[in-house]
Amino acid sequence: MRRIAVVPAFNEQQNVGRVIEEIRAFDPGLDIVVVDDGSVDATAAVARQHGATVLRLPFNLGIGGAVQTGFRYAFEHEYDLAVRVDGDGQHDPSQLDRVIAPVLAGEADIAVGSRFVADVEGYRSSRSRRLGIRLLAVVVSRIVGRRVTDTTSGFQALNRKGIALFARDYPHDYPEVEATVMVSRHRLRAVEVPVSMRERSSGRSSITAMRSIYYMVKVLLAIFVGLFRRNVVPEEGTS
Ligand SMILES: Nc1nc2c(ncn2[C@@H]2O[C@H](COP(=O)(O)OP(=O)(O)O)[C@@H](O)[C@H]2O)c(=O)[nH]1
Ligand SMILES: [Mg+2]
Repeated sequence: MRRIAVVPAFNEQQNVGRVIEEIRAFDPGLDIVVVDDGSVDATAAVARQHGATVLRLPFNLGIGGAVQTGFRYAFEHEYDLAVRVDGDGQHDPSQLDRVIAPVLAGEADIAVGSRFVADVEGYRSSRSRRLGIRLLAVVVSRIVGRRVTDTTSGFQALNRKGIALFARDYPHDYPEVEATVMVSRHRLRAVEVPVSMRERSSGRSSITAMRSIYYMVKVLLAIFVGLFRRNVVPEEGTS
């Protein structure tokens, strides 16, 4: 089975090397592609030194664009299983087995690591953001008809079907929330599994308190508008 880790990274020269080593320690057979999202630091060079394949975007596309690029690579290179691990070190690769398990067992097309599904220790995000995550969780759970607790988690594993979907279409800005709705509308089977996350060891998230409010309104709007989309499933051969 061909398997790959997709690592989006924007100015993560301090973190990306360790992330790569940790992924390798988890599973040496996992190929690693780092998507350098137009970084202005040495992210690409560091990733290459650590033996990862590096895709360098010519300019900054944002998380959604970086992630979609990685899945596109995984699709085109015919991988059967892909995991996403963020380049900032917040996702702990030693917990990848939990995220991969439901997909390997054929129980889900996509499994997402959640900080809130069980009472796990570890980093649970800032207060304002937690509030946003909760509110979005209520809305998203209603729409998709199953309980979703961690609407902004990017720690996930996908089978070929999931890879194909994310390669074709992936939302922007605060993409994980909309992606959850998208997955459901395409009738892919999704589950959450409990994980703990770590705090960023350096650099900072793009999402500050003010921005999380802004994003929340924007994402809610995007979700509601998305509900009226007729052509949910992109046709074969269109892009
Ligand atoms: N902030 C930010 N992160 C990006 C971008 N492109 C790719 N990334 C990577 O996407 C991952 C998630 O970003 P982050 O800001 O940590 O989001 P958060 O963990 O949800 O707060 C990190 O590994 C980033 O390096 C971008 O344009 N902005
Ligand atoms: Mg992060």
